[in-house]
Amino acid sequence: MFESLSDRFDAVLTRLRGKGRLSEADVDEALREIRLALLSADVNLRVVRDFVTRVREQLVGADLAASLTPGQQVVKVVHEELRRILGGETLRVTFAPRPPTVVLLAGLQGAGKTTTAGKLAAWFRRQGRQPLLVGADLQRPAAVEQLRILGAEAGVPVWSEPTDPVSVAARGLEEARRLGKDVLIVDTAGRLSVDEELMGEVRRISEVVEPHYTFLVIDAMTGQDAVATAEAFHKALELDGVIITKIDGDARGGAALSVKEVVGRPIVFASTGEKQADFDLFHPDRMADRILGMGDVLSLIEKAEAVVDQAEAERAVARLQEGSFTLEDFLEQMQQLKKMGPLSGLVGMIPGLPKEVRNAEVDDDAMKPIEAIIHSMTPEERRNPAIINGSRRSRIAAGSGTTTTEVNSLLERFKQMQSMMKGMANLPGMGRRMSKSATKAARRSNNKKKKRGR
Ligand SMILES: Nc1nc2c(ncn2[C@@H]2O[C@H](COP(=O)(O)OP(=O)(O)OP(=O)(O)O)[C@@H](O)[C@H]2O)c(=O)[nH]1
Ligand SMILES: [Mg+2]
Repeated sequence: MFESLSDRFDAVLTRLRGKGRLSEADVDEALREIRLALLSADVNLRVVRDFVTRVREQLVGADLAASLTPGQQVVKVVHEELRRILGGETLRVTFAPRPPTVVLLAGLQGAGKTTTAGKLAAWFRRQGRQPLLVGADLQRPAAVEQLRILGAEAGVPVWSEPTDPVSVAARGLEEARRLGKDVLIVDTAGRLSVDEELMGEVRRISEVVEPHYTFLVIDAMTGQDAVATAEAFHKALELDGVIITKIDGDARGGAALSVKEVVGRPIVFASTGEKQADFDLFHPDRMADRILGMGDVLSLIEKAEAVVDQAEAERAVARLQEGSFTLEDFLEQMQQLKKMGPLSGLVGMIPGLPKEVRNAEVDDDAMKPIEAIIHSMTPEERRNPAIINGSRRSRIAAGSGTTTTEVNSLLERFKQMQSMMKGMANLPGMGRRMSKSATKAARRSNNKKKKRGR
């Protein structure tokens, strides 16, 4: 189901996944491809337009989640939007205080109403309910017989009589009350297209049974026609929701992805095959997972859980305390800065630091020249800043577009930081406590890495 859409999304997102940062052109290109993917999945034009607009707004305005790469960010936003257009939350079916809870099924010919009536009956049975099926389709001679077979399979009685659909429905309701049934499921006749006669009949049935739930059964494989049908029925009947059938045969997904947005009513149940077990409540989140491919979404959750890589930060603290913290580490920390929050967070984890130091503000803009300076150093210089003499200083300043004074000041501050760390590690009692927690942190972080690598 939804294979072609899934494949196209996969192609778009695979291309983005590896990227460290997304240019505006990358975003435009991705949105263009997402738009095409949705259009070729036969999603309603307006729904596609809204979808793309909303994704763009979130990617552009965004304060992007710290723990995600830009590619993952796109996956996250697209996932959320898919979930939203699929209806957001799964609908909870509640039961009438005065039984029976009446469910009326309507729809076009061949949409799957009768099969669905049987599946629904079996579903309610699984919820511990006692349903009664009513065959109010007297159009097709075999319709009631078909329902009886399905009812028997579900272990649910079927009531009907050869009078007319409206009185069958009314009498069926009385029967349910008499038998103490708590759910009544009414199967109705379908026609080839929406017409006055069909609408008139369902409306009259609806008036006599006063359903708690009026569900329209639509065939996913008919795409946008199913959505148009749903609009027409909703005008005449006030639908509570839609039951979508045959999504096992629907590679595109257009009806499922459009109906909620266009009609304003959610998909409540979905049918994924001919057997009674192939039927369940519709879960927008799981469907979105499926469309995007589980792998992506799982890794997304994993990432989101690791919002700030605590272990990474703790490891850096450990190295600070050992005195083995180099300018390279400093640079790495800085690159992780946006991910980790301010450097003050890192400093804040060190036990025993004075408040003034702990609360030191770290300003993003102030970081840029520092980053440039470290980038202009050789690896050797980053590991051992002591070798940076006058001529190296000028070269670094020129390479980073800064001045030798700025280079000096960075080196000076780095030296102070190192000696402060060393000094703290040597305070009585402090060193041991700190290095112990540092070792623990390092171990935790290594374990985590191993787990992830698996
Ligand atoms: N593959 C698949 N087939 C389904 C599904 N739901 C229903 N069908 C098949 O679709 C056909 C029509 O189903 P019915 O339940 O008879 O449809 P209906 O809406 O009651 O049709 P009328 O009573 O003639 O209006 C049957 O062959 C069903 O087996 C589904 O989810 N997947
Ligand atoms: Mg039928």
